[in-house]
Amino acid sequence: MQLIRYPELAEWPALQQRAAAGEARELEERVRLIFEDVRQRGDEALCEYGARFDGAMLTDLRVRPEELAAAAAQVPVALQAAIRQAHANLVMFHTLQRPVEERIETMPGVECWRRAVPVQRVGLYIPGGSAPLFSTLLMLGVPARLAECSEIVLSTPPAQDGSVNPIILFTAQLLGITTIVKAGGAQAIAALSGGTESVPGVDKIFGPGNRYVTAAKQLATRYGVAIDMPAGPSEVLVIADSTANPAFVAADLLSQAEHGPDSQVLLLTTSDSVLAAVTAEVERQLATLPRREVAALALQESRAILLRTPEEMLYFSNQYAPEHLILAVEGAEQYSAGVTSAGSVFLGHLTPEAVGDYASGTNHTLPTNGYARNYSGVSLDSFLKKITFQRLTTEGLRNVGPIVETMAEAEGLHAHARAVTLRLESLDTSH
Ligand code: HSO
Ligand code: ZN
Repeated sequence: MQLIRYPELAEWPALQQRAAAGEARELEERVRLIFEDVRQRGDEALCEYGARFDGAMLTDLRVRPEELAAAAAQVPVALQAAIRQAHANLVMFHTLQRPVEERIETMPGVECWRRAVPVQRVGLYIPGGSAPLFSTLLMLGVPARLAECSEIVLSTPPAQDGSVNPIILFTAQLLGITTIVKAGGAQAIAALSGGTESVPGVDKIFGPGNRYVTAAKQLATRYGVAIDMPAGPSEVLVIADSTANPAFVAADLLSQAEHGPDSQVLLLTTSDSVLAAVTAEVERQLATLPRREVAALALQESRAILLRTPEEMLYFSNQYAPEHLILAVEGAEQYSAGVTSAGSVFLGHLTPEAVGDYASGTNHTLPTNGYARNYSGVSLDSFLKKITFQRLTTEGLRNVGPIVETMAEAEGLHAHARAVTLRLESLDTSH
């Protein structure tokens, strides 16, 4: 980690900088070619890319019901129980997010209401790779089911033998997701965006992925498909005062660092001794991690920063807008009132980010790369659209009609005015 003591205000923007993504052009062009190929040639192209990128020779791009049924037997019972409990907690927290349909009469006889309707067809993308994140499937599947989306398509890359990770399949089964496609990368996103012979096209695509997946999701938006949010490498910012436990803080920093070499990890503290103890702890714990090489790369770009006051730390954090914010401070609840930009906040010394990543009930699909300034994490809302409705009675038309006539005339839109006038006149002649 880089140690920075009492930086000048002018140095802050550089310290809040995320690593640049680098050579985007070439990558975008490669993704575009794959994307368009899949949209044109469908399954045939998907199978070819599956062979090329995943090394899997697929005869069937969909998981068969027997494969799905056989998955649970390959998942240890303790893990099954853990996943069930995490699922239950997520269901509880996300059920609370159900919007209530409210009606109001804005004027007598003018009734307006708004109804939440599910996004009909959604695609959930779960990457494979070094750590297949079945937890992310839970995070996306739970709100998708609660929203009652009519079609939920899961896409995940196959292993070389053409199989899909059994824990992912078990989780899908628990969620009641049966449409499962064996495809990864940009080609999977292309298939979801337009549909192929065996992949249903969807209206919105969710889920994390590498730069190819991210670029493909961006392309999908050009075809009228929505995406959950702009993605970037995962991040954590820890604010620690002198009461913080250095071992806990180090473990939290490392849990983000082990996600990937491009993970962003920041520590802010007002205590020089905490700063020293945490950085020593990080080195010590790092040595024992199976993913220490990944974490070590992430730590190279990570910073531990000594600031003067709690207010300064909060100000820095709000400017950075971290995906995850851990408040390892005394009086965390009161302190948290000052948080204006963060994806998800973890309060006190006993609340590691890891609980939110897996099982507390909150969603772990969160805005990265500073988007916490203007985006929320995934929630039930992400799977709902709101449609507004209105209805006028005679009285309502008499009340609001003349107002609309006046405004429409002033905008020079006479057909608008007439749409009201004709109706008002019809009232006069019929009564
Ligand atoms: N911290 C990750 C989520 C995750 N952690 C999945 C473990 N598994 C991004 O928010
Ligand atoms: Zn994590």
